[in-house]
Amino acid sequence: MVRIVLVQGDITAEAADAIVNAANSSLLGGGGVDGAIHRKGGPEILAACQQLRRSHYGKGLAAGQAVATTAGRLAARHVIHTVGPVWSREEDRSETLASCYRASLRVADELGDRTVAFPAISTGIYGWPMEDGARIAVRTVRSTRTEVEEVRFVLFDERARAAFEAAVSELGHPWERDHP
Ligand code: AR6
Repeated sequence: MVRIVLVQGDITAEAADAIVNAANSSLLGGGGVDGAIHRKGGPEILAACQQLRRSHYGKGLAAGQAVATTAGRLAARHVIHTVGPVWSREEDRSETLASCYRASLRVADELGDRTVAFPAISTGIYGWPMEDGARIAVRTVRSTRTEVEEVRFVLFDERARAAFEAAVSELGHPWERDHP
């Protein structure tokens, strides 16, 4: 069973085998987590993303998919870029959000990464309600078959941390809190 650790803080300060980026389809950077990862990780990550755009991902990365690059100067072996869905009132895109977590774990398995740090995908600029985003994240991680041993949810603020704590408690999954 995967170990779930909840951390409040900045994901670019994490040490893990893989750090997941809440990217956009262009893979060429943006705000939020994406901006922070490229700033702190340095130009090597963008160069790797540009290379992906020139090769397998000419049209970019679709929502719900994931792909890895170097982690540059971050304390990780890889950055796994995934594209969350934009929140919609009219359309239920939960399956696409779940797919981000599943696809990222699959990529981590392919690379042999055993500890993976996730942000709360889609809950920032893409507008997903935090409580629901937390529930989907936790439910998906615990129901995905993976060799990953530890998933660290790195939550930016108190509200996000509380939402994830509620989600893990609700699902009865054992979890730990990592104090910064
Ligand atoms: N560490 C951890 N969590 C963070 C950090 C950080 N450094 N910065 C923000 N968060 P977002 P999205 C939280 O907007 O909603 C970008 O422009 C934030 O509070 O980073 O998937 C991309 O290029 C929120 O809870 O990602 C896309 O265009 C969560 O991380 C778009 O934003 C996700 O917020 C993706 O939007």
